[in-house]
Amino acid sequence: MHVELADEAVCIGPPPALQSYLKLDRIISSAEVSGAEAIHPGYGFLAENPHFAEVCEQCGIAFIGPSAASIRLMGDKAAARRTAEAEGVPVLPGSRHPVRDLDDARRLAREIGFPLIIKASAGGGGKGMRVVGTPDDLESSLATAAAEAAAAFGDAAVYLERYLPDPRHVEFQILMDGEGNGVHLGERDCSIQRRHQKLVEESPSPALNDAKRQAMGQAALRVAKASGYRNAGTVEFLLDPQGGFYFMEMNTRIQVEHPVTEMVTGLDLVKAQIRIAAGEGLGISQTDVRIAGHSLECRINAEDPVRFLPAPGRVTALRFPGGPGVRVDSHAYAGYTVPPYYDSLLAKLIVHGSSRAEAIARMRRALDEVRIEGIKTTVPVHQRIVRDPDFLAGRTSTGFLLRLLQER
Ligand code: MV4
Repeated sequence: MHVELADEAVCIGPPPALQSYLKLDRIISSAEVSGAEAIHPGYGFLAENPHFAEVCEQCGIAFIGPSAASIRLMGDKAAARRTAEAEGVPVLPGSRHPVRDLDDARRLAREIGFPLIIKASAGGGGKGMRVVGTPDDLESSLATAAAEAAAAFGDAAVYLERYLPDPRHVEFQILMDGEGNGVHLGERDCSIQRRHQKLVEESPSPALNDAKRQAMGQAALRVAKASGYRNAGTVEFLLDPQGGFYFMEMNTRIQVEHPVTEMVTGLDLVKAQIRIAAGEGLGISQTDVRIAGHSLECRINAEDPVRFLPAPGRVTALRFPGGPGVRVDSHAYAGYTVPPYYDSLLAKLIVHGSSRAEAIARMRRALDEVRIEGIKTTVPVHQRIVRDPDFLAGRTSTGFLLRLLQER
């Protein structure tokens, strides 16, 4: 589909990513032969690779995203935490530097208290994390977390944080021009996830009021400004049931769920990214940003909906819904074969309504109109979520989906 839609296409190699997308010289060559002035890295393979951003810079090609230095800084989760803390942005009690040894860990743990969580400095997205309930488990958990971090990231450094059980995940979209000017575009509530894979995202979050939104949005901008950020980014927070918020990490890319922000702000985020990369500035200030109505996104994955395992194969029949307030972002069509080489995301079904209730009603109707045959998808899970009483009441948290799946 992407080749059919493109004005011009260049083959970068065979399907496996290691032989194509991850071969930086092939990406650069394709820009050179086509005369491209800029590269948009998408939200996958190349989006948070500081080396790729550097190579683009050195080749005189604009990388549509932040500087290599910003990607590197925020990629170090312990350094990102220190940046937030230095700006007066709330963080959970934790260690300011990577754990030196077991004695260091024991001392830190006494200050932080239990339960605590061990996180990989080079981590993110849940890899290399261990929750520790009691002092007795600290030694073995430290060893496994460090080993996991070394294997996954080539860096064994870990740090400690007080563990917040069953939090909400609320993230703020920001845009920065690289000269210190920035806006936040409100938040996305991404609490409905399974094993760090998001299923449903929404904006605004049912958990925030205007005052909290303003406080968190300003906190997000302080973190971005302190790191000299440019282009689109997302600052992630954990929210506790009392309404306390804590900086978690910053994503230095456009994210899969950016359409819900586009729906409630009326902005085209990728257009904004390209404008910023071209040095044209933001074109808007915070007072121009208006959050209108409510938006939901269901990620439709080519997966077995019971075990959540990728289910590649041929789509034999396909129908997507339309109508007022319904948007589908997808590369799929009848006859399309889902390859086994990439992420299993098949379509994003996005709705907008004047209220949360209207958005949910539209999502129910739209999900019921989706027809995808030949492969398994996550549509049945979404059909359950949008009818769940806790979801309808806005009572979601990171433990929500597990609770839902354990029913019946
Ligand atoms: C936490 C946490 C509770 N307390 N940190 C998961 C991904 C990684 N970026 C950080 N994560 C968490 N960090 C403290 N101090 C709970 C999680 C977490 C989580 C966060 C967001 C969305 C889903 C999650 C699922 C499990 C754990």
